Amino acid sequence: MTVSVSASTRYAPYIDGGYVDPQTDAVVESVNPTDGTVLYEMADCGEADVDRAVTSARRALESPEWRDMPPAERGRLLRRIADRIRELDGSLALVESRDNGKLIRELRAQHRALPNLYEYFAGWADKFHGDVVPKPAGTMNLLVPEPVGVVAAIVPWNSPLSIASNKIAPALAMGNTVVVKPSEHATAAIMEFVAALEDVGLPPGVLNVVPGLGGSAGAALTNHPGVDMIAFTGGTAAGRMIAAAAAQRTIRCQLELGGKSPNIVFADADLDRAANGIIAGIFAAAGQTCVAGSRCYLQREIYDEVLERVVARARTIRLGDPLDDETELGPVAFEAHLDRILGMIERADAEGAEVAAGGARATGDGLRDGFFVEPTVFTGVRPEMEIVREEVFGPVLTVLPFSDEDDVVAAANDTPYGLAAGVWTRDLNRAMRMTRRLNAGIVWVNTYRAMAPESPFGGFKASGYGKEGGEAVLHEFTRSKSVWIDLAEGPARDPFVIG
Ligand code: TXE
Repeated sequence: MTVSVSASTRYAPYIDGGYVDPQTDAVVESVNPTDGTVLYEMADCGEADVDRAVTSARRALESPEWRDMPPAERGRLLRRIADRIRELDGSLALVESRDNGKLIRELRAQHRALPNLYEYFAGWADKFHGDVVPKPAGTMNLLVPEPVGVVAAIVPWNSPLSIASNKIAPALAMGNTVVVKPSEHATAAIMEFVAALEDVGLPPGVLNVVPGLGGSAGAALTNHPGVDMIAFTGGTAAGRMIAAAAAQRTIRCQLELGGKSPNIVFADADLDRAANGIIAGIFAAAGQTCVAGSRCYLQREIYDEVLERVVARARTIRLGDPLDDETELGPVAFEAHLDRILGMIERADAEGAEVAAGGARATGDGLRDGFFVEPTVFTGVRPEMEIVREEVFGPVLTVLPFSDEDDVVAAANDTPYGLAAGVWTRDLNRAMRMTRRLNAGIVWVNTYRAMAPESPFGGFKASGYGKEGGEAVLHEFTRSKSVWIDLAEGPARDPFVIG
């Protein structure tokens, strides 16, 4: 099973089990970041299309076909989705790589792991149960989990299908219905994915997609009164607006936002592994991951040695076509993002940071028309500089020295964000002290970017709230109803006394 996307493709909204004619003439182009050419177009859905999608999702939510489907059958449906992803045999990885510039070899691995995610949540569909609160005989108090309702899943461009699936799989496993709003910069893989599910048996309206801009499709979905919950992954700025809109209607909101994660190397660490962990932490996916280890702290005794290794490797990273298996660093996802990154590099220069590697747009052979940034390492930075404080979301690392644990804990926690942190040491006690003291939702020790469907994932502070993955996310996508039953017999109770 393969899919193909061309410049003549124009994605329409996917509603009620199929593509429908959009209620708008507005279109958005998606550009290939490797060469700047237009890949395809999509409808820029507005209020009318979003209303149709939410209405369809609500109808499906309340339909006996979905509402009364045995949980085990929902699990079987998710397993069929997993099978379908396997049948697609990596072709969506190709679509995604052309769309956002992420390396095909990383996306192949990511998409190979996707069926496991659906199978993991398929298993939960008939195993996540309620509870019975202990009460004296004659009274029962049941805690019954229910789906939250219609979930708006608003997703970004850096790993579109994986991030959307982190929301779709648990939401469906728990009996919700979903309207996805993909990023305008990388929509194709999600559109092709839902179209490929046409015959897996999902009732119409259970999974819908409205393509378009954040300000049109995104805002219309966020503000639609028929949406019961928003699950969002993206930047902190958009996340705050979405949380404010959710607060206006007192609906549930789950936010997976940006980060400025510290990657800390102590002198006793395995320095080869640590240097690789620093490189992978910031240059994988061209730094466009929420968990990018963008602030590297090196203990003074090994500062020069590790910096030298990191800089030497940064200078030899192979830039090029993300579809080439030899390429190590592809372009960043779109032109405005390139300009934003270059602006941050310029301001770091102006503030007096020293460039140890890179520091400019890459314009070598085959790169000129694409949105490539040289792997960049800044030293001589101060904690108050923008480049140390703000998320770049690009291949830009700042390196800072530290003396001891107290010193580095204070520096590492001195950020509005709290998504992830890396610690490299052979001292187990120190590692455990650091995991307690670092104010981050995920702490990696002697590794970086380890993730799995069964492991909860999510940040603290400005990095958002709510968890994805593991049993934890099932609580996000269900609401617990407390049911009291009085089984007492005999004389009726005094109506003025609560019992
Ligand atoms: O993301 P946005 P952008 C960070 C990263 C990046 C910055 C901005 O620092 O430089 O965010 O990136 C939709 N109502 N991350 O502008 O705007 C939008 O259409 C409703 C971190 O690309 O957050 C898209 O579908 N929806 C990150 C999604 O939100 C709105 C991943 C994300 O877009 C909206 C990406 C609105 N008002 C960027 N405005 C991570 N956590 O991994 C935008 N959207």
